[in-house]
Amino acid sequence: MDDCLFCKIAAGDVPSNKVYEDEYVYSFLDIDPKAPTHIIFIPKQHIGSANELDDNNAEIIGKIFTAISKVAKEKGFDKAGYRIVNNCGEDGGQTVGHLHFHVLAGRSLQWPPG
Ligand code: DGP
Repeated sequence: MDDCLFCKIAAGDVPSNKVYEDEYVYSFLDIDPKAPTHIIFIPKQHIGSANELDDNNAEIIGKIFTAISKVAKEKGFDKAGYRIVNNCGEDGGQTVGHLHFHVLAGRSLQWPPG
C-alpha cells in the first residue's frame, strides 16, 4: 500500500534497524522502545489490522509467530520470557494501520497492561 509506513519499511523505502526478514515477514526495532528489547514483527503483505484477518490470509500469523520464536532463541530472551502484543483499533491503542506484533523483553513486565 503506497501510503503505509510499515509497507515502506518492509520495502526498504523508509530506513529501519532490521532484526529479521524472510519471504513473508519483516521485523525491526521499535523507534520508541517500551522495554530493553522492543521488536516489531509485520507481514510484508499489507493487512490493516487483526480485524482484517480471514481464512485467506490468516496463515501469516503462524509465520510471524515462528519468526518471533526464532528471534527469541537467537537473541537469548526465550529463557527469561517475553510478551507478544497486538494492538487492534483505536481503543486497542493501534497507531499504525498495518498489522504488527510488538515483542517486549529484557525486564519483568506487569499485568494487566494499561
Ligand atoms: P501501535 O501503537 O501498536 O500501532 O504501534 C506502532 C509502533 O510503531 C509504536 O510502538 C512506534 C512504532 N513506530 C512508529 N513509527 C515508526 C518508525 O518510523 N520506525 C520504527 N522503527 N518504529 C515506528
